[in-house]
Amino acid sequence: MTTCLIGLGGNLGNVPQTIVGALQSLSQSPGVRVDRWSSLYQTTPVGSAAGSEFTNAVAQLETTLSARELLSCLLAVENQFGRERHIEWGPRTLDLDLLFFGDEVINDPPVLQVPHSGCWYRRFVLDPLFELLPTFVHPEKRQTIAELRDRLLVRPFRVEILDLARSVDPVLRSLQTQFPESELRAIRQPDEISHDDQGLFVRLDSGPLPPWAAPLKTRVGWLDVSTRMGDRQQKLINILRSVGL
Ligand code: PH2
Ligand code: MG
Ligand code: MG
Repeated sequence: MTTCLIGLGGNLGNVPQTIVGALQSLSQSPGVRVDRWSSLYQTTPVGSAAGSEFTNAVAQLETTLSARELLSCLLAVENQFGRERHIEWGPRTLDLDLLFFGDEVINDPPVLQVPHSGCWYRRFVLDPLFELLPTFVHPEKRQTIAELRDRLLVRPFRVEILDLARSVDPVLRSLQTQFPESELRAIRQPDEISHDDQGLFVRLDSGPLPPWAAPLKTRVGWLDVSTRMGDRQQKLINILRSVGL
């Protein structure tokens, strides 16, 4: 048996009813037992095409299935509740994400990545997780849910952006006024890196990482969105909204 955590969310139709139905449906799936679930949270949509406010929750499952089998089970339940995939990160009736599969680390993108890549800095995941299992340890970040969430509550919230192309300044100026509780900084050389591990270090642009920046990868707050869709401004907005700013 493996203990798993899944995220549930949606912003189309009667989402609370959908979430309850999805949990029922999961508990009737062979090899899956639904043990506990969080309350429902109303959350700000993250993503330019995400649509209206979301309802989010998390649930704890016990399963005899493999991670891949559980994933197909989650997809089947999404389909059962009318999930349609037209736009990436678009509005949806039901999204079921595999957040943790025991303490396993599985890197098989784009099919399966566990722990879920965004679960450690998204308040719409961490807030319900904190309610359910505050002491659960993230196997890669090696911090508890409570610690991961706490680090996002600091204000001003520092975000350091690797800007090797030296072109992010205009974006940061406009976002700084839009997100007054953040402290946005561009990092271009080693002596600009802060020595503590507060806030987030964001890598926006792909290309070779200079040797002096490589140690940043081991920080809890290292976030590489260089391969993710969207323009740089939108990627940063998504991150700041995820954090709850
Ligand atoms: N899921 C997304 C995109 N944006 N925003 C909120 N608040 N909650 C979500 O679950 C969510 C989102 C893509 O899966
Ligand atoms: Mg999702
Ligand atoms: Mg999903």
